Amino acid sequence: MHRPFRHLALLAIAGLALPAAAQFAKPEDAIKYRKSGMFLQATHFGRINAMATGKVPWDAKAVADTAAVLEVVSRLPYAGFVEGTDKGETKAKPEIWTERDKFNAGATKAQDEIVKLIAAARTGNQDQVKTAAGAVGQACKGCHDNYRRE
Ligand code: ASC
Repeated sequence: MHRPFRHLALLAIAGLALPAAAQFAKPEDAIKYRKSGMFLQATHFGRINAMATGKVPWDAKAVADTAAVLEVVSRLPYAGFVEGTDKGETKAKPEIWTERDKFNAGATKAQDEIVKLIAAARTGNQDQVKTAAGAVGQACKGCHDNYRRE
C-alpha cells in the first residue's frame, strides 16, 4: 500500500479500537468514567436481580430489555482503570495495578457470568435468571472484596 494510505488504514483500525480503550484527557475523567459505568451496570443488574429474587414482580419483558442494556453497559467500566488513577475520588485499591492479571481475571469472570445472565434473560425463565444472577453477584463481590475500599 502507498505509504500515506497505509498510515490512514492504521488510523482507521486504531479508531475502531477506541471504545474498548476509551481516551481520557485527565486522570479524574478515567475515574469518573469507570464509576459511571459501574453505576449503570449496578443499576441494570439490580433491576434484574430484584425481579429474579421476587422483591419486585417478575416481568419477563422488562428483564430481557434490561439485560440488553446490561450487555452494553457492562463493557464500560474496565477501560477506566488506567495507570496512575489509584489516587483521587476513588475506592479502587492500588493492588488493581500491582496485581493486574488477577484483577483482569476477576473482570473477565464477571463479564462471563453476565453473558450467561443475558442468555438466561432471553429465555424468560425466572429460575434460570435467578441462578445466573446469583453467579453474577458472587463475581461482583469477589472483585469488590479484593479491590474496592470500604
Ligand atoms: C449489586 C451491586 C454490587 C453487587 C454486589 C454483589 O447489585 O451493586 O456491587 O451486586 O453487591 O455482592
